Amino acid sequence: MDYIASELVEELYKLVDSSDKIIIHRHVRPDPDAIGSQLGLKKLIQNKYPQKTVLAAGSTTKGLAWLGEMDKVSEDDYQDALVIIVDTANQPRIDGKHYNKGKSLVKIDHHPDVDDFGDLQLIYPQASSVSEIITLISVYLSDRLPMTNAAARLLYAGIVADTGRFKYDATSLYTFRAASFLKEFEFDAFEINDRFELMTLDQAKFHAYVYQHLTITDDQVAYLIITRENLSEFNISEEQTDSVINLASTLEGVLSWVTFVEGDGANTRYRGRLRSKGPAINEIASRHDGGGHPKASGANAYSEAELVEIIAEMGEANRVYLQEKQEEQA
Ligand SMILES: [Mn+2]
Repeated sequence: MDYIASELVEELYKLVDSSDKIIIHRHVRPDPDAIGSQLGLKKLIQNKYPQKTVLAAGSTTKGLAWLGEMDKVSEDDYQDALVIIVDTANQPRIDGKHYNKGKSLVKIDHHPDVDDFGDLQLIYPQASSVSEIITLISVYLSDRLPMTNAAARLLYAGIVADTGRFKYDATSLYTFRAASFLKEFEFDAFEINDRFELMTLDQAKFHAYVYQHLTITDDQVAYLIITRENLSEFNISEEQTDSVINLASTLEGVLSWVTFVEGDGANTRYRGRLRSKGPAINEIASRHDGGGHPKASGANAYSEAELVEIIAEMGEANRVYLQEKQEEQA
């Protein structure tokens, strides 16, 4: 048996079964797991209940439109609607405004539980992705919410992306079980992987720039600051910088890494993406207007001084981590 708590899934099933209208939200700046779990769940419900109205809320992201498009959702749609939020730990990160105007609110997530919202909460921090959770829910509910080819494609994409192709720490036996279950359905897994790898020549040149300009501190933190000027020079969007955040992960002598992207507003702001293969970094992120997973978080620096602070705090976390590891071995 997997980690899906059956009472919670039964409650979710009852809510879905008894609602004529269901609106699904996910986080802003969506990644493939956000879109995959949102649209995957939508397809599953639509397949089982063709008469129900199922809407995906939020703005369409150009780079991920190949996975699927969002629906037009207005405030009136929320009347008597069941609202489900996927892959979003805290309410400010929800894409779409009226999510709390439905008859009930459900949260399905794999981030650490930092913001207590929703009448029903299915939170599994041990899951690699919400796409994995939705897959296991379908497995558990069986004929009550059966898998389809279209949903399998979306959920597979979410799992592949959130695990870095089954590579990250959160990849568990349940991840492989979910993926193997999805592979029984008809969709082009090669196409999905290929899409994730594909980049423009400008992006490839930008990768080269990243390697040439990142700094590794004595405390094993790799960092890089990407300016607005860099973005226009390499003709890349802020969204496309996602492809460089893990470049430092394979470098020797790097335990944690952070990429800052300069904001385009009038005030100084750098959006930082923090990653680690050593100490947890989500507490550092939450001290700097962010949060996330222990090994992958987002934060904001509102001055160059704060940016330096974040790098220093990551260095300190690395020192403590290495010290503790040494004592364990002694
Ligand atoms: Mn996710």
